Amino acid sequence: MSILQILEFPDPRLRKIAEPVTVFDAKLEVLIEDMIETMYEAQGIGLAATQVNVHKRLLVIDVSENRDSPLVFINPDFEIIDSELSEYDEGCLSVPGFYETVARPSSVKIEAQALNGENFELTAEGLLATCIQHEIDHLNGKLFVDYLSTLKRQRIRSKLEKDQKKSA
Ligand code: QAP
Ligand code: CO
Repeated sequence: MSILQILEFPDPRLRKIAEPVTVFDAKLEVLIEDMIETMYEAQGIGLAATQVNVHKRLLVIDVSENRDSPLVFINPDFEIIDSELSEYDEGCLSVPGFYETVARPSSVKIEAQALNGENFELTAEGLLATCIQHEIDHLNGKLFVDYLSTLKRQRIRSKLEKDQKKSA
């Protein structure tokens, strides 16, 4: 297994629209294992393929206390079940060090495929509902900072650009 490199805002590759997964093979399995390992190593609760520069529609999430219940969503789609909004302090492995409050529909029904290609459905609320919407946004080239004011986004952008120059 390997730890993958995570792209950081404002990298333009984070803006690409991911393509559907059509081939369910051993290579996909390795990618998913690497994404799960990368998420745990980075202390994240969710990671979309876009963030590791793979522009395919898949993501991994683990919101469990013990960090031992990874969920895999391939070609995910969602429908709003409860449009009442829930607010969470969101962060992102691609926006290290920044957390801001974002409001999203509090409950969603997700339709996705598993690693074996089978369809499944899941109704989510709470942190899981927020996290899935955040990760699906990545597959559409969208980041949580897009929900903030321009001023906040620009501040985050310039701080991260500075950090990236230092470490480059
Ligand atoms: C999305 O984000 C999320 O800045 C997943 O220094 C987060 O796993 C959805 C992380 C919160 C809803 C609520 C961020 C780790 C992890 C950082 C993450 C950091 C280290 C973010
Ligand atoms: Co993110």
